[in-house]
Amino acid sequence: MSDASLSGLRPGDTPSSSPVTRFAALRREIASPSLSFLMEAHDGLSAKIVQEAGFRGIWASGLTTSASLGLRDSNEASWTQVLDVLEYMADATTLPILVDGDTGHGNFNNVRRFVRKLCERGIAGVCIEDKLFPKTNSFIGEAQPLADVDEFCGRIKAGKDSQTDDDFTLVARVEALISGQGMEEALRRAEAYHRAGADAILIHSKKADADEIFTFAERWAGRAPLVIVPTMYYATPTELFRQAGISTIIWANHLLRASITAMRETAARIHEDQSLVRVEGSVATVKDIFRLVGNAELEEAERRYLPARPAPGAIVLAASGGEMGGLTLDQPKCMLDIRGQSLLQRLVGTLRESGVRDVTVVRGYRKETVSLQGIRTLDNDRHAETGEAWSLACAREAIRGETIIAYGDVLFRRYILDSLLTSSADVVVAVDTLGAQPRPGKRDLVAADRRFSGDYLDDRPAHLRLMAHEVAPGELCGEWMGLARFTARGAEWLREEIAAMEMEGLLEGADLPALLTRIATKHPVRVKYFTGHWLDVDTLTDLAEARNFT
Ligand code: SPV
Ligand code: MG
Repeated sequence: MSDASLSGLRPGDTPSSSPVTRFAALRREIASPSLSFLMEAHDGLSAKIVQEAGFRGIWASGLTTSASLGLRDSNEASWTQVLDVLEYMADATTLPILVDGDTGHGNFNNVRRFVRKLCERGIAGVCIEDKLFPKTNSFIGEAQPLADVDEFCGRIKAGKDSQTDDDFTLVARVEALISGQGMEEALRRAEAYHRAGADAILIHSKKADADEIFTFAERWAGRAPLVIVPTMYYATPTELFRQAGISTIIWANHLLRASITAMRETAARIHEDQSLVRVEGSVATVKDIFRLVGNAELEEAERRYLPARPAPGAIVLAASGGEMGGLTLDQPKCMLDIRGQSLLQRLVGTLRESGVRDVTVVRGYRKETVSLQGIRTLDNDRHAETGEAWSLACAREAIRGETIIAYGDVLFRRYILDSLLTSSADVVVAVDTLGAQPRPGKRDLVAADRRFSGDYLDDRPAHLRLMAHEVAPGELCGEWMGLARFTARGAEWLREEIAAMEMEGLLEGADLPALLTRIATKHPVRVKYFTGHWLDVDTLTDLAEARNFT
């Protein structure tokens, strides 16, 4: 049975009239005197988009459902395959769905079974058309044969007798105008279908103007709700349909048509360019996909149902000032604004999305400006004369259990962090293969025992040999992104190495590459290769790029 849903409520509805089922919601839309709209969808995702746009009901189009499967609108998809698509759509939304039931997939007996199954899956209504199985789309050819009126009335009665929810809606579609049989035949058929028990009449037309729709509506005189599909007479102002007393307009195929245009353009561009650069800004983000399909809910459920594993912590090194002129006069780099959020806020946001909750930020330069809700701060008050290793040592107590270490001026796509978090290595550093081509500035360059093979599926591990600002060209494998992950064991090695460097008097002046290189001489430090999808902010150009980094 359907979910109870509030989706059919109008703003004026009283709470006592809720909750309504999807069946009742569709019935209300179609039976209400005001004009309603159903928007086409053909799968779970498009159904979600219909709901997101604010529509109150869905038209599960036969044309677009079959086309999205690569099939013709000629009953090539079996009715059970249609039912499966409908189930995805119903699961994806709370909206009521009116399904295009074509001819009912056979005679009265097929309609009975179809309607029972629709009710079981919470599909609020069906529209059946007075043609013969297998059907042909109304916009193909002329004078398609129509069903015998009495036989079609039998299909309608069988459908209504089989509904298992009183509010299920059966719409009878009159094809007489489409097949050139004239207005009188259309009215005769509509009247017969109404008497047979149809809840509404869909009067279809393929003319470019709506004259015959208006004539029909006038002569029909509101005997039952009228539904129309203005695909061909699209230029007619909607207000005229309202004035003509039309109950429901179906926008029948426009999401599929829009997606065909978008997919075609995108495919052509990628094919031509052999690159994604030109399309990246014009396609939905991967994040948007995650949002649409409800990944946030899954994460919450995982917290509720999966055995808790200690969440990783993170230490963000943000003690140095950065040399970006006036921009870093009063604040460190990590507080620079990147489209309404500080760099730090964005970095912490990415950490949180990957389940890293406990974030410690080591402040130094203009420390009073470094604040963010939910983070812990520790201070390196000697930031002017010490290096990164010293800053990290200030957060020594936070190097416990699984730990992420990140520079405070980097942004990276979440998958990079996720990939480190799922690594089996005790210490793993994210290395950009592009760093193998020298860029200006002070970079954390990497030499490893194996170069990136060019194949991301090649999971043979590479290990750090040396990380430094200078690496012999023949040895250079990439650039460290300023992001590393340590397991509890790796964190122990890190603490031990900090202590050893302190004993040797080397800690104050050391940077993280020196620290990591020392660990690598004693323990395996895995190198995980990536290509792009991150940036650090050292220059105004970097800052501009960061503002485009979503
Ligand atoms: C559909 O959307 O599949 C319809 C409407 O039946 S039409 O294509 O106009 O016939
Ligand atoms: Mg159809």
